[in-house]
Amino acid sequence: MYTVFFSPTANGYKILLMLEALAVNYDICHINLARDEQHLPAYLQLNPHAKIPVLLDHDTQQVVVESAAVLLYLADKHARFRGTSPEQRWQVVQWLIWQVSSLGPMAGQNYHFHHQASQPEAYSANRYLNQTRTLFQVFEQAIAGRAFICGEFSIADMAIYPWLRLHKVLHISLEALPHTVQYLQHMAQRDDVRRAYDAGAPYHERTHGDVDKLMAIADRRATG
Ligand SMILES: N[C@@H](CCC(=O)N[C@@H](CS)C(=O)NCC(=O)O)C(=O)O
Repeated sequence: MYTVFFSPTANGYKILLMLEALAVNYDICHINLARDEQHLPAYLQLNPHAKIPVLLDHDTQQVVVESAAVLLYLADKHARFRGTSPEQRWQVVQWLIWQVSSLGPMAGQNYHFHHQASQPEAYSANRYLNQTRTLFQVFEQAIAGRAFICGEFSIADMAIYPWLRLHKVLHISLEALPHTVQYLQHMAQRDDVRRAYDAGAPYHERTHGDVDKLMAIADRRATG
């Protein structure tokens, strides 16, 4: 049994994609970022960096922070979605690192400077838009002729897909990226992907997170 500390963002959905693909028991503890609940002391004990997602494995009491680490933890524990051949495994690690070190940060800053910055800053907005565009082009070349980024469905797809599907808010046109369009359609049709986005949907409307649940988990951990 797992608890995922979740908010309905690209990084949050990565973990729902994995939990649904594994078809394991889990529940969600919603951390409402709009209410700054990631800075509650009980949450900082889980992740001092005040970011979602975090995974708690109730079988082992292991807490895992950082979305790629959570994906690797689950892939390792269940021996699934991490590539089958040694070559494929390294491809999975490579694309996972590409997502968390390049696509996520560049797309995140792109979003920030287009939608959240308190003052418009054309230089930053353009720089991160161009960086994001380049990364979409890199993906387009790599996905041509493949159903999944490493040949078979893996945690690399689970890390990349939630960011690609935000192309509209990232101001990325898919007109010259036909393989990416096909990939997005193909991924969206998977049952596990649908279940993950259905599981996260109610949290887009919520005005409060699951603070009582967070406190109860923190108390249980403090008292052993
Ligand atoms: N490198 C981290 C990034 C996590 C991250 O940036 N999470 C965002 C939501 S997508 C967050 O919690 N933001 C809250 C804040 O910055 O206060 C990961 O991959 O898990």
